[in-house]
Amino acid sequence: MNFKKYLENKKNMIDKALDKYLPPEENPPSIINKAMRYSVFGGGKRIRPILTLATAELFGRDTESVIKAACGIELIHTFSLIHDDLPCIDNDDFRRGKPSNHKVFGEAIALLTGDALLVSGFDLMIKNSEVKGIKKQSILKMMKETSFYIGTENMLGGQVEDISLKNEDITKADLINLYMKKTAALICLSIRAGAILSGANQRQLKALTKYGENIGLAFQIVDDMLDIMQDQRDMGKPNYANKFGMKESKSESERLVNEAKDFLKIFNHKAETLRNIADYLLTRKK
Ligand code: GRG
Repeated sequence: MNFKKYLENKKNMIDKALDKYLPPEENPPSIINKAMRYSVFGGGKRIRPILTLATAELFGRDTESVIKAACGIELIHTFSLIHDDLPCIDNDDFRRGKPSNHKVFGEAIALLTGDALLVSGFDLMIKNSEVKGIKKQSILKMMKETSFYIGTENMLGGQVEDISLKNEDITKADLINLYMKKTAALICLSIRAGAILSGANQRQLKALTKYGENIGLAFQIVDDMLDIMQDQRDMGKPNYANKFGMKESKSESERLVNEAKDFLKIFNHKAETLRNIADYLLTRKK
């Protein structure tokens, strides 16, 4: 199967599963169920759950056996986007070319929708324990890591820095640190969740984490470049491409992706999909 087809297949599988796991719109509280579905089915690439599935495949696991964890992470990602767009944070009227959640449902409902997605994400990840062959101990480890990677030391902390620091004052080291937390952390979690549920050993987890950190950083630098190319840059906000230029951003993201692929050497040909995902992140257009 070619890689484009692979991405398409996995995206369809995730979309179908999310549709099954999310409550129908007519269930009470209908407005929240509607608002959750509006953002979850708003055109996301599903890169994080695809990483979870691809990592499980690397260990020879059936992707169905980790789909709940993968979808749970996508719900957490969607929560973070809704809150990120709120007037009190980034104040973005659009997300993926469509009105953002609060523009359609109002701020209070958007806030609660984010909360609902965060709780539902945790719930779905825990429910992966119902799958035959999944060890309860691995669910416990994955959930502990989920709190860590999205908490104050990582995603939440990165977001705090994102709204507090000014692009003109920030150093390269501080910007990389911010991106590691704001963006790379959830990407690392997506990969580690697939690995943990598949019984990866410490050496394998370490290599996959380094891979995740590198592609996570590259992902955010490419995102910054896309923001500039599509004229969507938020003035004054930390942005690597704005600070260091497009040429340096391109070479740095390529360097990070090459290094990411080096970390996969211990998996030989079995990591081909993860290598393809790393390359895809450099060429994506949205
Ligand atoms: C974790 C409790 C807690 C709070 C979250 C709001 C917030 C704090 C964090 C936001 C972090 C954030 C928005 C990071 C940006 C990461 C990023 C580049 C998102 C875009 O990802 P894509 O391109 O999105 O994968 P799609 O549209 O494909 O789903």
